[in-house]
Amino acid sequence: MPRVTALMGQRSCCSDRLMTPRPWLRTFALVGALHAALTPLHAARALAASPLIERLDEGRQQTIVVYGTSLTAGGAWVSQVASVLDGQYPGQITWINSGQSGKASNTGVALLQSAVLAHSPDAVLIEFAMNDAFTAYATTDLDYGISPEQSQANLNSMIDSLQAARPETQIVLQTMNPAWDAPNGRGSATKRPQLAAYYQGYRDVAAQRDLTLVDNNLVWRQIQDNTPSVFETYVADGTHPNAAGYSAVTTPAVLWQLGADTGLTLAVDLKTGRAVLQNRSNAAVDLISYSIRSPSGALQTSWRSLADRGNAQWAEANATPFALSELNATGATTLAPGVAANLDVAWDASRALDLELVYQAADGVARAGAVVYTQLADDQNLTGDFNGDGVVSGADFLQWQRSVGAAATPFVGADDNGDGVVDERDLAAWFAGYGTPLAVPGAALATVRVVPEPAAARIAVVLAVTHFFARGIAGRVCDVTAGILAR
Ligand SMILES: [Ca+2]
Ligand SMILES: [Ca+2]
Ligand SMILES: [Ca+2]
Repeated sequence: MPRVTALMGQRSCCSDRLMTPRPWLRTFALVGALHAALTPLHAARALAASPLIERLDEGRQQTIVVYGTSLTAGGAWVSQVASVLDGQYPGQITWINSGQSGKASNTGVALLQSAVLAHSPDAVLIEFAMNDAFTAYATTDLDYGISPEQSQANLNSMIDSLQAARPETQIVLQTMNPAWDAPNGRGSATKRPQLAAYYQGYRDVAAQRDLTLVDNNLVWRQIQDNTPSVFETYVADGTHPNAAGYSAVTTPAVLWQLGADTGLTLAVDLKTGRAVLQNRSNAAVDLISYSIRSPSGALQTSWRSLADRGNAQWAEANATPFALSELNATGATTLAPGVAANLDVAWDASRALDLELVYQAADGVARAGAVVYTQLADDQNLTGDFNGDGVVSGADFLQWQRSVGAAATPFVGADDNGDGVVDERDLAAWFAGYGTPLAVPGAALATVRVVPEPAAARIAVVLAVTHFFARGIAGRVCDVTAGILAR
């Protein structure tokens, strides 16, 4: 939460200004001024589809060229991704596999016209880093001696040519798996001593040119670190993942980054183990249960369930490291398209990447959901970030205040717990997300919870929060208010 940290750093500069007589009144005025100054905000939680998916949704024909090494030419991820997208858009996609086994990006540049541009692609997926890093080409080979710098230059050259010829083409860059010296792998890792640097080049180019990046390498490396035997089974020859490996890593990652329909999807952060349950389809999901499973027992039973946050319809089953389950006992909770429920830390990021998602929609049929390991942005789906701007601040309290007592789309705006109404239970999420001062307003929250009537509750909460601000914690909203406050 870098931005929150930055705001905390400013706390001492302006908290003095709030330590004036009658801080309640002053804070009331402050809240009112903010209320008037802010335009209505909406949670920006739905992820946009990529241009490719948008065009497919419009019913247009699309040609997809996959370009790279043997990891593309013989990679099962290509047929796996094609199977999903062809199922959703039958007859709309022409697939061209222009993978070049044993070749690197000098060849990629040389063959770009015939292997890629000649097909008039609408989307191109590129990976050459694995062989750019290969140091054992014959000196006479076109691909001999490609440095990390040359690898980036070649990648940029291919992108330049693609963008010049077809500005609408979506370009997707991929990092792939690490190599290792498998028993019969002919020293794949030893012959690629700088492979990580070549993958970093792909990340850098994607960032510089604002291109979609599928960073498979992060996932592969974590599998290699956490469960070496699993990695070595997936990549048995030291270089080429098998179909099971691609199914676990690359296929979900490509679909996720494209913004394809993967139905109800559990996105898990590789670093923190935070999990987000998101409806990645174009239809609402009426959820009546979900179960996250880990055959190896890598789950965190302290995950933040819907029941934990005061959604009275939901009840946890007995949580274990092997299964986290919840059931809506009295109805369904609707997840609109794109809407996500933040489950906080549900997985031990040092353990196996073996999570499975099973859920029931309103028809009661158990379905498998998708699981993707990724880097969730630190500011994405934060607890208490009701307006979706990536910071938990006083503005979120105001968002809550504006909508308290009102019906809400579950998990959108200030409805943290997805029960379809904004009330004091959701405010608790704001306090939780706001950080350290939970001990201070504890009594205030308790006061709020015993007030049954909505209007009274609203007033009591405002008073409680105002008091909370006045205790000197309001420093973190000072930057918001600085332009409004008269001295
Ligand atoms: Ca719990
Ligand atoms: Ca916010
Ligand atoms: Ca709620």
